[in-house]
Amino acid sequence: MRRLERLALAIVLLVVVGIPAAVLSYQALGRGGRDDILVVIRTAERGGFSPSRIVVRQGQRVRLRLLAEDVTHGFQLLHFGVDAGAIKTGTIKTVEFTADKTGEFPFYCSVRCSALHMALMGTLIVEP
Ligand SMILES: [Cu+2]
Repeated sequence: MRRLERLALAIVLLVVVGIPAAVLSYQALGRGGRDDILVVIRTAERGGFSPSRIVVRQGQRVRLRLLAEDVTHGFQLLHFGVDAGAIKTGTIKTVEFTADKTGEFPFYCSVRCSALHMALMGTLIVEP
């Protein structure tokens, strides 16, 4: 009886832990995996987004590490529901999304950071 219980427990653990772990590792391996991309944000006067063109593949899980280098900035990529809010000077915020559609999509700063705030933008390119 105790042996049976232990066997049942092992099966339950295998299902509860094993299946999510298998799914997660499959997702990480599949379709190019996940990319960590560091995006440095400066005012448009100081060069703007770096890189200002980000190229990924459709289906890719993308993680952007957003560093507001000089002043407080924001980051919006609204086609993918991404809005980092305010990123304080010298700090990093991380956002994640799945590039589930192809095309070119603008991203913007969402915090009034300088006289050229409106010019602070970049492009996400999702290739098939
Ligand atoms: Cu701005």
